[in-house]
Amino acid sequence: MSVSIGTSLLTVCAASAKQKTTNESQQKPNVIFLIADDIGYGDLSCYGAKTIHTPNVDRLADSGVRFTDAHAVAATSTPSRYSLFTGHYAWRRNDTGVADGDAGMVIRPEQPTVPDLFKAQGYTTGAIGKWHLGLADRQGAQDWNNFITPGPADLGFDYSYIMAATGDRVPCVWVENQRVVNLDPNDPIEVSYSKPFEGEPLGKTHPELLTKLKPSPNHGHDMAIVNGISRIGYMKGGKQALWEDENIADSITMKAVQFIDTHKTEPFFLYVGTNDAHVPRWPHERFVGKSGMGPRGDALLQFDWTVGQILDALEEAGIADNTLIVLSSDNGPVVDDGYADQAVELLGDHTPWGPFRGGKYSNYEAGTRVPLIVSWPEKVSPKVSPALVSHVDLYASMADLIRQEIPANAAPDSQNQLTAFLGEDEKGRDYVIEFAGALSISDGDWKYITPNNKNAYNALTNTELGNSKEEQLYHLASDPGEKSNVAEKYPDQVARLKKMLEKERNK
Ligand code: NG6
Ligand code: CA
Repeated sequence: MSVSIGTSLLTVCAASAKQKTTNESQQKPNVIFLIADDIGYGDLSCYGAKTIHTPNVDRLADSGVRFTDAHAVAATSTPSRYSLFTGHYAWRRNDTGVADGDAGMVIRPEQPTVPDLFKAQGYTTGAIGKWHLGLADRQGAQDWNNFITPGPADLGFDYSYIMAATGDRVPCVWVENQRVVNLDPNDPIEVSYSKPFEGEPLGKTHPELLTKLKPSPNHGHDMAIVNGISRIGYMKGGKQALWEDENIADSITMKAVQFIDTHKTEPFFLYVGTNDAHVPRWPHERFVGKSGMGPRGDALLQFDWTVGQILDALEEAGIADNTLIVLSSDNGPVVDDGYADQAVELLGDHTPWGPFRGGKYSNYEAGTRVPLIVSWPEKVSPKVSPALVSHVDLYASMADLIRQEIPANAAPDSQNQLTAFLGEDEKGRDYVIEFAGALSISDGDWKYITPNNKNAYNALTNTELGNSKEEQLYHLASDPGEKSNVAEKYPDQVARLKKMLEKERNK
């Protein structure tokens, strides 16, 4: 009798244990896109940086797949993020360049987006941090003192807490669920990208008010002064709502941690765009002086801290194992991007671009070859993957991950590369298209850059832009630094890559 009771109890226990495992493995993973700003391939210690230590990013890399040939779609933020969210090449449009702080929303509400996919599967979705994809219908159409619409909610985000553009562009305020946070109605905000407001001091005319950072000569960050730093664009009012630059990373991190905690019992998709290491770099005093490289290095440490806080929050919520994290950067690195923050002087031996040539704004590899780590402890085994992957494929790959059908005509440039993102397939795409001043195409071994008449060099940022009137071909497999143009020597490779690129262009 007792044996029989024991057996049936055992059976019940075994059955419920099995049930539990099935439920757990069937539960949809949470997904976080953690997108850094202007952090280069060589800026993280897991990618070989020696003088900067990023233990939290390394912790993520140790638990996931670290890619060595991953690409952003473009070498600046707006087109890069546009493609990441839509699976549509930004270069197919002529209006996806670096957006002003009062730009209209670049992704149109009717366009299918990554968060739309997640929402259709019952996920709760959130966007926190750097946006830079415009708001409202057209330039200047935002009512900063009321509900700003259309906005992230029209692109599939249930919750949003964003900076409209960049740290160096007005308005310097947080916008939560499409309303400016902490706005005093008696001090309304006005924004203009065409003319200054009478009586408002500018960096250009009142350098004595620049108590934190001064602009580098000739870049143009010498307009509205907010918190002792002059910016691009003009703004008036909203004093109580202005962010403090040293608190930007804390605000983004705190909101992300809160979002994770609030939604830990339901599947969620969270986009976190950090402001680090974009200019103006003015990290919290906890990080000041810690890298020995000035504000740019300190901002890298602050980024690493944000990553650590997010990983800890997932652990504490008990959902780390079933959360898939994609960590990447929107474009390559830049050292002097407009402020006299000693980034050039204090760089030392550090190489933000890793072994590659160029940087942000460049057609050369460092423009779009970015760090990319995919971690999902429950399903993904740690490894380093040489697969050729692109942000543009996240749309179709996430659709497959959560078994969501892709609507007709959605994400036309996105391929399902889920097996590559999960580290199972080490090949990935046949080729990636890179977009800076011109279009380039790389199959991993060879790269072709289209000829053009643009400047070869950006003297302000000290960047080799990779523009040339000549056709350029590089054998990345033996010459990752793109030192020798072998177009004349290998006309067949030029013809092959050109044909592939033309086919894509004409789609
Ligand atoms: C450039 C700014 C640069 C940065 C960039 C956008 C000048 C001379 N430089 O136009 O400082 O703001 O735009 O960077 O204006 S991004 O990473 O958001 O694309
Ligand atoms: Ca950027």
